[in-house]
Amino acid sequence: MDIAHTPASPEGNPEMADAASQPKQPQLILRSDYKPFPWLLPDVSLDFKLSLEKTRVSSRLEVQRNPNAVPSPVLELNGDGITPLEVLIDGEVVNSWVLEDDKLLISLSGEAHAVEVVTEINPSTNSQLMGLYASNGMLCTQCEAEGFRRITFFPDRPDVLSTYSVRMSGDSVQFPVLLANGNCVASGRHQDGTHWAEWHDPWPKPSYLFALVAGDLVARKDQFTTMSGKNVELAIWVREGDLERTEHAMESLKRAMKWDEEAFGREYDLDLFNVVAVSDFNMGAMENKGLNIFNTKYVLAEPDTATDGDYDAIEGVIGHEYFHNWSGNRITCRDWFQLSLKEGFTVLRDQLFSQDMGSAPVKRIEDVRVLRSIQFPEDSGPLAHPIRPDSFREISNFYTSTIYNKGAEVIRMMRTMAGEERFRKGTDLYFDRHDGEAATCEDFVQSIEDGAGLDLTQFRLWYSQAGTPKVTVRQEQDGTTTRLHLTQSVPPTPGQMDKKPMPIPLALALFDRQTEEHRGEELIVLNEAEQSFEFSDYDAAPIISLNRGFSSPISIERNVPREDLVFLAARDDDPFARYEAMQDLVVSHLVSALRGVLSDADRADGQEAILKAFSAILEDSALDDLMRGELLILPSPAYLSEQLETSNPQAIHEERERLKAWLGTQCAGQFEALHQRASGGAYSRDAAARGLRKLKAQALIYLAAGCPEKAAKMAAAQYHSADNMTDRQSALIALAGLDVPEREEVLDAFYKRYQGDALAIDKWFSIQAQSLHPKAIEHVKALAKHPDFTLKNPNRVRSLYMAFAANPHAFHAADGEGYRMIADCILALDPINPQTAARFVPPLGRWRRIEPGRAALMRAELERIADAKQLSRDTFEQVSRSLG
Ligand code: 0A1
Ligand code: ZN
Repeated sequence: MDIAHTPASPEGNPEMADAASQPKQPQLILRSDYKPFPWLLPDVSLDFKLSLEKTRVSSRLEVQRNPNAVPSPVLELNGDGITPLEVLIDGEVVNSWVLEDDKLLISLSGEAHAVEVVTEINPSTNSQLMGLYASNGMLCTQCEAEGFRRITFFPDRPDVLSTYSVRMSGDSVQFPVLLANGNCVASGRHQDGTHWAEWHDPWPKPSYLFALVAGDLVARKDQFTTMSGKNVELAIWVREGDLERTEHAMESLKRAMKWDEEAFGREYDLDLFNVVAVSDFNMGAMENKGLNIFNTKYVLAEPDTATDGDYDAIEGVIGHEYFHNWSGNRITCRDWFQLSLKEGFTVLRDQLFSQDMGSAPVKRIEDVRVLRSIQFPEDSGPLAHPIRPDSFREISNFYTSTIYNKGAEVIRMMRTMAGEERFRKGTDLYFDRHDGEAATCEDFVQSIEDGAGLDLTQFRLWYSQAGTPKVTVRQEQDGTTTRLHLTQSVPPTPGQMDKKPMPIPLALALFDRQTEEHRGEELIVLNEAEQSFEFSDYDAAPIISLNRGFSSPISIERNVPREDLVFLAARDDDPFARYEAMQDLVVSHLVSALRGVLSDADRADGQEAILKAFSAILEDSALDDLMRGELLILPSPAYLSEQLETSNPQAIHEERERLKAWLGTQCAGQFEALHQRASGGAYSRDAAARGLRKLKAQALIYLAAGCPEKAAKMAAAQYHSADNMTDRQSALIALAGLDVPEREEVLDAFYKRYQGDALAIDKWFSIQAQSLHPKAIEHVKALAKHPDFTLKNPNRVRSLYMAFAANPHAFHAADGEGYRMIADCILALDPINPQTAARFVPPLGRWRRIEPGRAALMRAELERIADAKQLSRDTFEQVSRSLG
């Protein structure tokens, strides 16, 4: 190919520099189009002259023809908003390049060349927070998925693996700490007050794992000795005042390193492991090789500022990023369609880690709750996609609960079918077979199949079919034989109208009515559209506990008599099944009420059954308090709305609140006693103390609904006497929803106490935005004008608007005001941070499942967004799929 030189000014083409001016119909990228890159880039050297406003990047790429690809005379490098200042081939400045649609095309004649490109970027104006950007005076990077191309021209795809040598220099006062991947191999000072450092990462990696940090940071340092006796230096880097808040993250990191050796045989492979906390970050954290970059939210904790939930989340995310070192970094993804290869597997690994570190049943219940309230709605809406998608326009939109959480469930099912030991053989084989490669989901399944000795032929459908399978159950008693007649169907999803039956592993136990015991848990696999299973020697129809431990990510339709659910809620020995029975009891009651098929007598019966189960839970002395607290949580509004073809979210909210208030009144004495029992002990992070804090929170939730005045007094007292954030937050949540004088007083006290502490103030915003208060919309409007509010910080935007979009009674206000506010937020945020803006589209995209009046209003807002000029690729894709 003959390429003419197109002159490009160093300032760049404004069309390109601005993501807001992406074309209206961005290209659809297909999984089936995958082709290996024609060139190999074994070694990459990068030189950064750092400054907040103008950073000069010189790259040197050693390129060779890829013998396993279709040859090309052109080296095609991705760029985004950058222009080449200079291009050199084998040391000579050349003109044989062209800039075409953000791509730098360089003609190469030989088999191997050294290609050098110089670019200049402005980190301080990078509000997208992708590539190299400034945060609080420091410089940091975010390259996954396609941020590296905003730093320099590169084949920015996960299957091009290179070793990186990085040199950086900058002002030694502004940037006393200079970090990159791997090990620091040299450093020094220049006479002009600047200093420099050189880093080398010996492990070949894709560009999305590149990282660099320069700033005024301090570290908590520690060490870890690996299973083969190697010493690893650990450091968690934060701003000076935050050092005391890093202990929990460091302890979690050491536990994660040990756990991965024991549970998966994985040892760390560098001499150094750095974690850096930044306050401006689009996601939770990032697994860059040897240099993880974290949202401060998932690093910083002390009892005064972090809740028990925050502590758990930090442990989970620290584990998650660390585990990526093997599931993601040593073995990475061939292309972004394989994202679940690293994410689904790593989520499963972090879930199992957290299960082992704390209460396994409680963790399992929490994970299922997330799946049901976020992933199930995704799977039944316009954005549904398989865990291995077939196409996308903007990969950032595919960091979804489906890829992460359903991806983890799919691998968990393989583990359930294989059993722990055989599953481990499968993962050992996977790590062995594909170490150092960019692999596919198919490679993973094949390894599990070979290593664990499973036939996963039909199981592979879980990777290609979207939608939550629905299983119906009919139980029949024929003499002493019990038959379970099961059917399965996978609902149609966009682009996939007809589905095939998939293997659904169901753990079950049959309780004998007489003895109230079962004969052991069994695993059956439903793999046909209709199938019957027989169980013999039951004199009377047993009570069946099904999908124990949530062995499959499905929804189940069956008619279980209320008394049987009450029995299971009180007696099932599988804690998850016990929780499930409680949920089923409440769901069936609320759904009947919402369908309008509940007579007064039925309502009274339903409430009494729930009350009976509730009292059993409140009084069961064998239950630990963490689990007791868990069992008291009512099904989420999102999960409830999943049970209805279309729904009125405000009606769901009201019906749920009505039940809460009824339970609050009926059990007022018990809740008060519980709150009393749980109060007064000294703060500790052990399970017993956390259980008590959880109970206090639940007691306040129910009392606030049933006896608001009493609850307000209790909550205010709890707030003022609290010595930790968990108790302060639960008190504030209860008060924020009430129209009582204590509300303002405690909100003000919280603000004054934490002013200037970004993470705590995020809580202050989100508690108000998610409150049950009838004027929540007005509060959110006022908060958007608060001096502490900014669209530039993703944590702050989410704390106000994500919380608001998850507040059913306010977001779904009948006049459409809530929808308008979210649409306005998307339009204002899109030019600043398109990735974060696009994440606000799904709440509006649910319109097909909402009653017609509100649905029309939601659709109108989506259309208003779609009509906006210069929409980003991110938001465009989400809006057009949602309107679809
Ligand atoms: N791989 C990270 C998630 C992540 C993805 C994209 C990002 O860019 C803004 C940041 C982080 C993880 O799974 O933790
Ligand atoms: Zn991840």
